[in-house]
Amino acid sequence: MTEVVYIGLGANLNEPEKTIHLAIDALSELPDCQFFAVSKIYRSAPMGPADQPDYINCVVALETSLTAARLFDHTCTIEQQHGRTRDGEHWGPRTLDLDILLFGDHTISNDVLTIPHYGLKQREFVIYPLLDISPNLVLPCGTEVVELTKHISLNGMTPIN
Ligand code: PH2
Ligand code: MG
Ligand code: MG
Repeated sequence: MTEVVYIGLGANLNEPEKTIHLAIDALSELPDCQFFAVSKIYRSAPMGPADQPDYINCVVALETSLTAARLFDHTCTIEQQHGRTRDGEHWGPRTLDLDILLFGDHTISNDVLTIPHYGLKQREFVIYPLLDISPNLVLPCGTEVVELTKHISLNGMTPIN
């Protein structure tokens, strides 16, 4: 039994572009995961406090036989390997953020995980990269991701590659 998983990557401290490339490499080497796509890589304006650098964002897709909880452990480890701390302000700057956006068609809600990711439908830096990979993607609730672009503008976000 495998699931298709989408992971959002974001970074805006130190050398964010380099970090994003290293994180893509790390995700591509995870055990029990078949990496199959990466979106364009974007520069986006910060959502949240404005006095922080622009973000580098992208989305990765993989197929996995891991549980969501095990995959989450791996993503936390990769974040920590890139100096992630969890003492910063809400929506404040970070060296690396890996968010499990979608885990197959599953809806998961517990102390550590909320999937689909709670901000997915509002964030240009999630929606547009998802569509790079899967233009026909449909959320577990039945919403077509392409429909969301009617309400969410690019907000100045531009591909850097
Ligand atoms: N992540 C945040 C807060 N704000 N802004 C952009 N542009 N991209 C992000 O990935 C991002 C953010 C918290 O996870
Ligand atoms: Mg995040
Ligand atoms: Mg996160």
